[in-house]
Amino acid sequence: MNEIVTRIEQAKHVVVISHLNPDADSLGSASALYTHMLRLHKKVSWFCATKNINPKLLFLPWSEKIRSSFPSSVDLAISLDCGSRDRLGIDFECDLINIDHHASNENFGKYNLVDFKCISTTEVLYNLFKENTIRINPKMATAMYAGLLDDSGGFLDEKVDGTLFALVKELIDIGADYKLCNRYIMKYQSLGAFRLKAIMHKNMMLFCDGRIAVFCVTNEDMQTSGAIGSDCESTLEEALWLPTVEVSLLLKQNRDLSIKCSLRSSSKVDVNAIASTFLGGGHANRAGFTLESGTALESAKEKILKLVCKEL
Ligand SMILES: [Mn+2]
Repeated sequence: MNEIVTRIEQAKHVVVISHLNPDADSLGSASALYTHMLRLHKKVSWFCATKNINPKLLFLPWSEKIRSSFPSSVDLAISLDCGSRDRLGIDFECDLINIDHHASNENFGKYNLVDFKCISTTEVLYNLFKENTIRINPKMATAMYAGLLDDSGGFLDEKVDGTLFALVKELIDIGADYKLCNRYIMKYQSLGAFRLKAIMHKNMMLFCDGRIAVFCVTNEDMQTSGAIGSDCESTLEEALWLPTVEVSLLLKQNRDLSIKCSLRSSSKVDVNAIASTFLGGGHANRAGFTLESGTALESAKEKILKLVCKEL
């Protein structure tokens, strides 16, 4: 048996950790593992430092158990889909198992299960379960499907192949509620998200002969629309479907006036490389980083644009 599975079996109180501003993959993998811990009759907690989790993800099994205060008396933590330690949003002493699929992962755990060939962390988890003959039940299958669906961009990512569809078939055969996942992850939107979309569409700028789309979202835009941070992402990604656009860039002002920058690429431009020059990370086709408060949106935009233009 795998040493990670052995370590889990020895633990008395496990905390599963989803990253800051969690997505369907980080929550889905934590959800599946949470179900597994309950089956093992372990004491288990689910921690996420972000308080306002995107409501469209709260259909995932056990999501009502998520807490933003770190539990005391845990003897094992498991982080899911966190590329670096600061994505956890918390410091603690106990042993950490790091389960992830980001190429930029810093192997910050005592145990590290990082496979960047996997399209989602739920796929990494699926392989762990399979290799250790751990049965996947319908609740786990739904949560794992959710991660695959979201991280593959609705199965449109170029890494998607027949093997992935075979895995999807297996999860659906087990009882994954794919209709529920499709409705919430792909279609659901809040009124705030709907209104923000209109603002972003109107303010989009194109550069380098239309090959780069840029969105600047101010604090005021967020407040007038009533949207939350992750609501910016769908429009950021949609811009890649414009005929000429290869890279899409978002600069979003946070409440503390720091700037969250997100990059998406549909071409050979490796946005992870660009993000890492700003101490961020992610994947070759989707990455991000944060600029400290005090940086003006306009100067940040110019600086990043210069780097992206060079890569085209
Ligand atoms: Mn992921």
